[in-house]
Amino acid sequence: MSKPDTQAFIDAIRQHLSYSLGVQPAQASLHDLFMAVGLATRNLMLDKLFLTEQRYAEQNAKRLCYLSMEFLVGRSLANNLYNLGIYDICRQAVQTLGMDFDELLEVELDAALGNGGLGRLAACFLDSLATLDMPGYGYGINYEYGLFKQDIIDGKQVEKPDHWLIRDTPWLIERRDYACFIPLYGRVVQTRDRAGKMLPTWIDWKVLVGVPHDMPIVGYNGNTVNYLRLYSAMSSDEFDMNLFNSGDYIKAVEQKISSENISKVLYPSDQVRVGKELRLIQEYFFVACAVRDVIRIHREKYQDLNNLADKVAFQLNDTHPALAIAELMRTLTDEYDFSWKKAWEMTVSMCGYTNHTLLPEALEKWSVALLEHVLPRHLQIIYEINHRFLQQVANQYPSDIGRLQRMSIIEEGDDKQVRMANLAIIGSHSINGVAAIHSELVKTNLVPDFYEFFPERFNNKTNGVTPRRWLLNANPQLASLLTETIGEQWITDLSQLSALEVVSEDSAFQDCFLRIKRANKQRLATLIAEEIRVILNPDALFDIQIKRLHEYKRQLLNAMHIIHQYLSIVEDGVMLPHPKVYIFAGKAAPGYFMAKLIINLINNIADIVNHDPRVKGMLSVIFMRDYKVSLAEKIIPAADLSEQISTAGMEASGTGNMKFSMNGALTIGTLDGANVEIREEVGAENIYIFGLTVADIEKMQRIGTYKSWDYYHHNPLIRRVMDAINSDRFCPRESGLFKPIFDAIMFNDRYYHLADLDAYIQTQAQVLTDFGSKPYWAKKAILNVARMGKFSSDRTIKEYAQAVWGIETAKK
Ligand code: 26V
Repeated sequence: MSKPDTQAFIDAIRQHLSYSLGVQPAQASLHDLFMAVGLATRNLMLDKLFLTEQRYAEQNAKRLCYLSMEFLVGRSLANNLYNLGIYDICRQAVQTLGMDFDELLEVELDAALGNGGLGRLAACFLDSLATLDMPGYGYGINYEYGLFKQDIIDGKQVEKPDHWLIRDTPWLIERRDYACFIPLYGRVVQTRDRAGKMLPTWIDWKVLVGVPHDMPIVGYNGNTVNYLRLYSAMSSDEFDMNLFNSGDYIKAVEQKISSENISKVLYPSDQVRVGKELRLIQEYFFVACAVRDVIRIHREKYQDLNNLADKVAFQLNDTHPALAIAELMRTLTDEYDFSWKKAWEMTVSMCGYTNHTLLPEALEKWSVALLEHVLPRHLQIIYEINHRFLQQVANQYPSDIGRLQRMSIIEEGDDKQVRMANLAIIGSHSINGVAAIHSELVKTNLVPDFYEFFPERFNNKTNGVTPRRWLLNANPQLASLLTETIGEQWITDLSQLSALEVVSEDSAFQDCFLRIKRANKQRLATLIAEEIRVILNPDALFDIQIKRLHEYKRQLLNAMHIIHQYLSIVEDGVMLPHPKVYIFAGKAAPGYFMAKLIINLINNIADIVNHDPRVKGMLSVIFMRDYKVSLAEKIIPAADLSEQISTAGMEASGTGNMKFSMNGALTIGTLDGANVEIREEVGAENIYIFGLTVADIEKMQRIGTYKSWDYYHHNPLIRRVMDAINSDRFCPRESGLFKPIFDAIMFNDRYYHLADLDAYIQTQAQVLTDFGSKPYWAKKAILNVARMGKFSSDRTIKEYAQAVWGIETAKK
């Protein structure tokens, strides 16, 4: 079926209501209708998927497998409709059926199969791969529970489960025909083959079954449809039969349940290690499924595996899938009889590793004892990889014990650990960071020994975001203005936005641009009025920080500035030149005490500020609950100012920063992550950069000069803010509530809050002054949009494809 007309689409919806869902159209609920529309849309995608597969097969295309524990897809309906080019047709069809299309879109639950940046990046990459007509597939876990839902009760975060699969989704297609067996536990014995060669044999394992569920991914223009293959863990009836037969029925059922727990829930903490057996099994489970899937597909086409490395590339999204390296080695040597040397050559040439964080608490390590228990054969293989590698190092650096210790995959000690980053680096031909500054820090600070040893492996791939979801879809009015002004090429070639440069000072264009921004702010204000019962002035400056709650992201710095501003109005009689609205949203990991306390602080500040008649109409503070992709799509187009204020050197890249700029917000930020490159692109005059640099911080660390108390004693404004936090001013009903925040800042601030606070306050003041001159501000905002070309994930994917994966566009 090619592009349907409205009537054909109406017919398809009716058919699905009646015969796929079994409901009479007159009785259909909104969710029924959503399902029917989704299924009608899916059919169009499946036709294209079959054609895409055929095309790849004819061209013997090399394929990329993007291995990721997380894919933060969000909603799919509107996105799929846009990419298929049938958004308006569908809207009409739905309205003809007497339903409100916007309401229908709101029925879809977000697929929240990720925590934050790393998972959302994976979703943007899949969109770009399909749009570029490249054979690239996602492999991950079909979590039954996505990232928890966040409620706010008495200012505090409360988590609720996100049982998203409880409702039907049109986007996942179960493929029992491609299910595979995954062994776990057991032990390794040495046997001999007929020729007398020693064969390590893994025996007495238990087995999981991995059942793939495919989510079709359609590229813009609908030419290519790839898929995201997500695995559910099931128990194996065959295996359980032994237990059933031996009469232990309850034990057999118990084992079934524990198998099915493997894909039950997404771990909700990012940036901290968990070290739990369940997490380790999750990591192994999905890469083992992916390796089997790739080998099955390859053998169907080419019979043997000799050219596997010419036809498949694996990208490891952080170290979470690093066991793929050991699994590939095990499969090639133990199961397909390749020599170690040949298998290793193939493995290294197939794998690439992306690092997404420098924070030491996020670097994965697994206890040797746990690995030995769960994956005894893989542990042996890791030891063998390590042994051979350290021999090479020792050859090059004789008797440099320190270097050997640092580079070893095994960290010695009472509880020996396997360092997953070392495994990933040794087993990959490419190692990249996600922004220029971050990639440099990977080389110089994180793993300098490895950089010295394998300089050619290290490279940078600055992140990007898909303009389809984050501009076309999220901000349709701005998208239309862009298309009217410069044509629609920007949708697939974002560098075309530079054609806007010439209208950045054109007053008619500025008016249109500002009118759209105001409409977006009005829409967000309406949503906030409904949800939080706070009325906002759409002409105020909307200053927005939305992202995971983490100390290094410094939502607290933002809160300190708000307290300062509030106190300067109510105590010093200062008047702001323009009214200001602060908007926050973000989840804290459930076990992260300080992050949750910061949420509590922001909510309490909001409560007090929003009820204080002295700042009425001048200052408002909003914390929106349950941040997720679909909420980001509503907030970002309404921003005037984007907060990207992490401690320099700590935010690997950031991608929210790109989404905001693309939608005409200016950035206030530190020289961290991709902010550095955003400044290069938009020009220093169109971004508000403040604060310590990485070099400043390194210096302060070396000589130990950051002393919070100095700032406290020498700057009365800072002291006033800190004292307010320490007092009960923002917690009148819970005395002492925020004392731990005061103590963390004053006694052990790893994030340099007070060292940057004064510069931040000054820069915020400059922002407010500049906002007063509409043409001046509009020009800057338009130039931000015009100069965002680099930050399309299409650019990022082309770089990976060319330099790391060796895959190509496979057009008709
Ligand atoms: C680590 C862990 C540790 C075990 C528990 C679960 C879990 C989940 C995620 C992570 C790694 C998080 C790293 C991360 O999200 N990094 C972000 O990656 C973005 C995309 O490259 C980047 O823009 C952000 O700056 C970076 O913080």
